[in-house]
Amino acid sequence: MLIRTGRDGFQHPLASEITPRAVYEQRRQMLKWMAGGAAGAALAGWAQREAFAQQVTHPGKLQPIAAVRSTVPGAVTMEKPTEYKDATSYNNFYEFGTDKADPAENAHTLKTRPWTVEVEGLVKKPAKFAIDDLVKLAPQEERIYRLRCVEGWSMVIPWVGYSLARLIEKVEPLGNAKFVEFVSLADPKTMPFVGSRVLDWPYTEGLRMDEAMHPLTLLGFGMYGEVLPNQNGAPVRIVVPWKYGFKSAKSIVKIRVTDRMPPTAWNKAAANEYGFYSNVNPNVDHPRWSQATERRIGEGGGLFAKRTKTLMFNGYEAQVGQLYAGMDLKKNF
Ligand SMILES: Nc1nc2c(c(=O)[nH]1)N[C@H]1C(S)=C(S)[C@@H](COP(=O)(O)O)O[C@H]1N2
Ligand SMILES: [Mo]
Repeated sequence: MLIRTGRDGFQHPLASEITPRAVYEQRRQMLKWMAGGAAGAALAGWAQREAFAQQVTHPGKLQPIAAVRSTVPGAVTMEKPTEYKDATSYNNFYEFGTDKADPAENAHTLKTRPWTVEVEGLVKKPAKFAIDDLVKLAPQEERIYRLRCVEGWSMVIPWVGYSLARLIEKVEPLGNAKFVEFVSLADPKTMPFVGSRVLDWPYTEGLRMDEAMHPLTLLGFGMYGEVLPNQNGAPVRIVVPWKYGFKSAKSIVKIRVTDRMPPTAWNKAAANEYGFYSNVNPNVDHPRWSQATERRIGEGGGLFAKRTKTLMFNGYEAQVGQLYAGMDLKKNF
């Protein structure tokens, strides 16, 4: 079991690694701390966070990946995480098929070792990282993010990864760097649908430089305390929690720093439906789907689907709203 000391001086056992003994130790620590007179608002926040994090169970299916709880503002939502079985059986990963059940069924063919990620373009130090070196580039953190698909469903996933900024800083972007492009693997031998014409392969996505450097933008290697299942984008993916799910490219092999807004797979397929920004916005509807409400996966579907209000920037407005100050979000959808 891994125990590290958090910023607040507490021993933070990871959600995924909590044993009855760890829970006991943690309570004892908390009582000691309260006796010391340090309780109050901070305690309420801490206890609430821990209580929610403890709902995350280690599925025990894949290799565990050690992580510390993230201290990035907004990185741990208080909402109950989606069940692992739901988060791994209802997926969009068109390289493996267009049905929600296809990725779970077909992605076992994906070979995640050896794997390299090339970082190139407008950088001083372009580099090619072997996946096992990339994993170790910065401390792995657990972050519980909401992920909202433009189709109207959402999940809450405890990711494991670190801020993409840590990698970008390493390669030293040049002064004229303005955007970052992500390229997913497109291997017809292991991905049965890259021969299809639904999208122009490889799947590509992109962010403005300030979005890519925002601490909430995650380079993800795991979820639920384990390495990523193939259908969720193993061995490494992007997770941008305030944007629609399709911005979070899976199984990436290349990161390119550029001076131009990069073309993106969904924008090329239907520019009137998928803009470059694609910030979650309940006030701007997609031509075919209202964005006002959403259905949480695993909480019943069909006629009895409970729908909740979609939040501006998916609930991350306090953290990212400033990035879009003065921008017309209807035009820049
Ligand atoms: N390479 C690639 N990345 C992708 C997709 C895809 O089809 N191919 N689908 C996107 C969409 S539409 C969503 S909603 C999320 C889903 O991520 P999840 O399956 O981990 O929930 O992945 C995104 N990343
Ligand atoms: Mo999506």
